[in-house]
Amino acid sequence: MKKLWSRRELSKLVVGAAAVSMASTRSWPESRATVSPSDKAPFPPGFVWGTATSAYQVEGAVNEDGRGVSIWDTFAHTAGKIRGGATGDIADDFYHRYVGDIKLMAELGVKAFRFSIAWPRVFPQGSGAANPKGLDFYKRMILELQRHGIVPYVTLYHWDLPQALQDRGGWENRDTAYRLAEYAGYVSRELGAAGVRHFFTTNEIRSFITSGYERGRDAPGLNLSPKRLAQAKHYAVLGHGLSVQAIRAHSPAGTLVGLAENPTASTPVTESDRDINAARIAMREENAAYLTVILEGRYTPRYLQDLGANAPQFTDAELKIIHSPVDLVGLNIYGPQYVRASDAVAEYEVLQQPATFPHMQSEWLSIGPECLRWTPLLVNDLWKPKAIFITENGCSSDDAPNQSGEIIDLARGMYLRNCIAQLQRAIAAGAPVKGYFVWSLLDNFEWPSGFSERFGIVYVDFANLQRKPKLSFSLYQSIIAKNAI
Ligand code: GCO
Repeated sequence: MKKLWSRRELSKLVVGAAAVSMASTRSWPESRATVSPSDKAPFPPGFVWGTATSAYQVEGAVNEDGRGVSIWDTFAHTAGKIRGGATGDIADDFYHRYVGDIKLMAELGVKAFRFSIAWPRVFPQGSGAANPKGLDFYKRMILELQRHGIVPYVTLYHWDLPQALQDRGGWENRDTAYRLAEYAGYVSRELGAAGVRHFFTTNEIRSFITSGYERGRDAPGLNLSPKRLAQAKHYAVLGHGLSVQAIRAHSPAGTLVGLAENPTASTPVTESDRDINAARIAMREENAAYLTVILEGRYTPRYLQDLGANAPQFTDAELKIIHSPVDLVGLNIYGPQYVRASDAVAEYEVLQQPATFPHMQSEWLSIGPECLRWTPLLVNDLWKPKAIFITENGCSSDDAPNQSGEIIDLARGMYLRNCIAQLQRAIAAGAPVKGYFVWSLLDNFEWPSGFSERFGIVYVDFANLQRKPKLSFSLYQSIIAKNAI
């Protein structure tokens, strides 16, 4: 209930507050201050703070400079697929506004920007003749980043498969893996010459296969049978491995290659050794078709056994390609998957979250910042990667400007602070995490949710495409400036 104060009461309150604040400045010796500059958890020197976006989510300009059609153009233009009938036709118009957006990044103080190349800009038909104008955009953009001392981290495939390749079966066709590698080799040679030294082959194989080919909620909107699905997963990881090899063959010495994957973020439900061990096993098994086969070069016996007759067809030679050594393991981490040891179930049990479990605006984005601690630790335990990057972490909230035009996104501030604090613990405990990219710089096209879920630390008014940093922008800026939380 709203309490109404009388004018007298109010003036007493105001005078009281002034008195308290005067007293505190006078009688609060600095030695007694509870918040001192040394009371912070530092990140290692040179830690890479960055932001991330992807092509279809921000660029717009879908018909410019010879760009071809991607599966996301087709899907977004299919009635009923995207909330509010939204499309990426304009999105944030980053294609034309990147100079201003890079200026914002410079103000933020980030040292790195992770973005993706739109495959259909470079090869409008997926393969065959390249369209040099498509890559020119990225060259201009990279130059602008370099002018500001911001290091480009390039993702080659963030879901926008050329429609021409989908027409030939997409990820169900083994040939798509070879077309990805061809494109990766070409881009890494061209952008290597422009100074790019960091490449991620793919973004979230797990998501684009399960959401696009199993559940049909993402492009290309399919609901494959388990057998066809397992085979498509196999061709996608093969595409990653072939691309690693192609990038190594075409890029300058010193180029670092990896992928950005979103493993189910196994998190022990208690701190007991048994549950921690169960979470470690779960990390390996639940991600058997993706990170595990990539980092170990084999499918786990349990994965193949569970699939039975639906297991993918593969050869030892393919496994070797899939297992091509990587320099970077990118982890996109949002929410936890709680795991425990259980006598009833072999090895581990994944716990269902109750409907009331707290989540951010997106229903899938449950709040468990400790996954930023456990995922890097368990990935390190299992596979000892040379370098881990948190290639995405962030959250949605229903942001809107207040009366004075500010966007006070307290929920995002809460989320980021807690996640970054947990990540700091992972690093202090020895996980080789070299960088962190907040998702996302800008509010953008959130796949089937259209523009209804805002993930940016910069607000975008989709009526006029004006940008405005949110409160979380200042929070992130202060963390970067101190290199500590
Ligand atoms: C993904 C993609 C991003 C999303 C982000 C929020 O994970 O789906 O990498 O493109 O926008 O994760 O859902």
